[in-house]
Amino acid sequence: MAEKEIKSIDQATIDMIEKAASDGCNIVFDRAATLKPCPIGAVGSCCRLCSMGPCRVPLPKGKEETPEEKSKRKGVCGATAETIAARSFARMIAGGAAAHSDHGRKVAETFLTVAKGEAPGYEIKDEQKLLQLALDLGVDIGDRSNQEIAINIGEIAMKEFGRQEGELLFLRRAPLKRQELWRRQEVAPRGIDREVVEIMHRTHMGVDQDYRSLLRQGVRTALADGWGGSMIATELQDVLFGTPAPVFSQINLGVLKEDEVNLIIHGHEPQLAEMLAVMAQDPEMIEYAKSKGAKGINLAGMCCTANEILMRHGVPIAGNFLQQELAIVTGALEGIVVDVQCIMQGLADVAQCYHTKIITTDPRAHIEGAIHIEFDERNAIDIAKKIIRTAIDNFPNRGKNVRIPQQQTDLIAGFSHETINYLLGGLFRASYRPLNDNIINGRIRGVAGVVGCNNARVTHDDVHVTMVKELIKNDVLVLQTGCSAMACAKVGLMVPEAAAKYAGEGLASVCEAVGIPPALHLGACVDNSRILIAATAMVKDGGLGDDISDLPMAGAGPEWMSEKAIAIGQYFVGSGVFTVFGVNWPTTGSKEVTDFLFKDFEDMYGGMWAFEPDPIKAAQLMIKHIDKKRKALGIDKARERILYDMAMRRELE
Ligand code: BF8
Ligand code: SF4
Repeated sequence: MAEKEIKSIDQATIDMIEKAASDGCNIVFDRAATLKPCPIGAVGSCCRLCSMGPCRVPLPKGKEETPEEKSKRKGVCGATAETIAARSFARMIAGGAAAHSDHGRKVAETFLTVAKGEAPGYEIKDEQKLLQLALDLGVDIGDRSNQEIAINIGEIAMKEFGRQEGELLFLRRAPLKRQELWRRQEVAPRGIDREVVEIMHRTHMGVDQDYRSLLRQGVRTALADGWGGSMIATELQDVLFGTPAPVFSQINLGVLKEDEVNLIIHGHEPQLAEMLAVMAQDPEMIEYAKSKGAKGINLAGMCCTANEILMRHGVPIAGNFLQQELAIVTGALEGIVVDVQCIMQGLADVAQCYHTKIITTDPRAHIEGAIHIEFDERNAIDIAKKIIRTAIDNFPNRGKNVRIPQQQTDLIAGFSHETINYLLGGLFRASYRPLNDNIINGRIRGVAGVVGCNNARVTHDDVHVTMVKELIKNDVLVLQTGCSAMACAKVGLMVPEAAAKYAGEGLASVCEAVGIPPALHLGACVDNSRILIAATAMVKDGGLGDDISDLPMAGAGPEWMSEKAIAIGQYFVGSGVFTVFGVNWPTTGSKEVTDFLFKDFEDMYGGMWAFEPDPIKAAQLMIKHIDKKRKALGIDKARERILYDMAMRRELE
């Protein structure tokens, strides 16, 4: 990987990197510069699964390997480079699926507690979605109360994690053809936990030692994430906290306020954040803040918890993954509350340079040097107040060394599947028809899901933004989640006006007619399940084939870093989506494994992986794939912008 010269394209980030340097404070960008990635581990050529190793089996540098050399390139136990790369890839999927799904499980637990009336302060917010979910899960509605229905749904959801046989219930939501393919390939997941455990078993020393078989279990486990754990998280969160609808807000470090108590909520799960969003507006809390000399309480988000409370409350976002330490560097942050995932331990060190208090809240995630105030949904109001009070009490400790960047950008978020359906079709005939029609007539070339993390090994935000600009310029409608959505929001791609400015003529005309941005914010990383649902809705609406793999659609994780990103990419691929990742590719240590994922998967799943760190080239790969699908559908001619009348269109279908 080429050494990157520019750390970020975001001015607020650059300013805070400079401030950290002048404050003598070590941050992620410094650590990335001094700590080089291990070239053997980076390509999946290191195995440390037993104490006869770690065994390193790197490809010889700069020359073709002879078959004899290759036959010697093995671990102590005889494991081949293929087995080693595939095991490590499968374990990444297991880690990612476990993280998303354990989030889903926690939400299901909270959901049940709320349904039983044991979590004061919470209530079921979206009754319509509750009933829809009941229908989907075969829960009897009759004249039962919402509470009874919700208890039933919560119990069914909990059982999906420990299911021992059969198939996950949400698989039924997929196009029929896809379900059949999953059964044929033997990748229809049973229980979520079971699939994750099975990867851990198979990848233990001396078990599954055929890369094809290992990668099949990888697909199965990833599907258990996308159509299981993540989907359960998204669906139950929507019922509990409300299904997102378009909401206006701001993003970047400029949302922090000079004269208020600044409190950031960082991590992934929305339960506590929801309560903090409410309690930060509590008059008693605001009075208390004033008693300490602040004008008020300013709550902002970071990473995916930010996406959750942005989508439902319009709470502004302070930044994405690589900005977490920088929020502290402003010197204006009284507290950063964290739950689970993507929380850098470096926060604790950076906080030493300033007055910020790190508050951990989840029994599964402790950080040395942090204050731990454990969250419990049964007592959420009091805990939220205690956390806010802790931040307020810290306000008088704010020093003089404060510099808040000016940058903050407007954005519109809240594009759930339901919202897209409604915006396109209206309340009474909500549907994806106008989207499909505009794809068929060529105004929209196709759809891309651009998602995932920031990565300190590439220029912060640059890869996301460059790719998305290239896609929308070429009339590809972009669906976004996670830190990728934040990167694009910061440069102004998530307001309707961006369509005229950046999108191709066809896409712009559709965006303007509907009043949407060319890049739509669908939420947090678990909400990638919304992209699966949106893709399925497109298939079901007709005219674009009968499986997700028929759609002119592609996915990308241009700045990925976490195991969760690999799990997401793998369930996109397993659902039939061509998916390209940037940064580096974790199996290049084995050509066979890489070819299997990049080529053979297409025949098996209709979707395959690709690796391309250059965002323009990666976007071109996606467009090429979209055009290939358009051609297969017989709608490639339409791109020449012929105005089709109904007769011609019928003929087309
Ligand atoms: O779950 S995009 S850096 S915050 S892992 Fe983490 Fe990656 Fe951000 Fe959201 Ni998703
Ligand atoms: Fe080495 Fe095999 Fe042990 Fe892995 S499992 S560390 S390859 S001996």
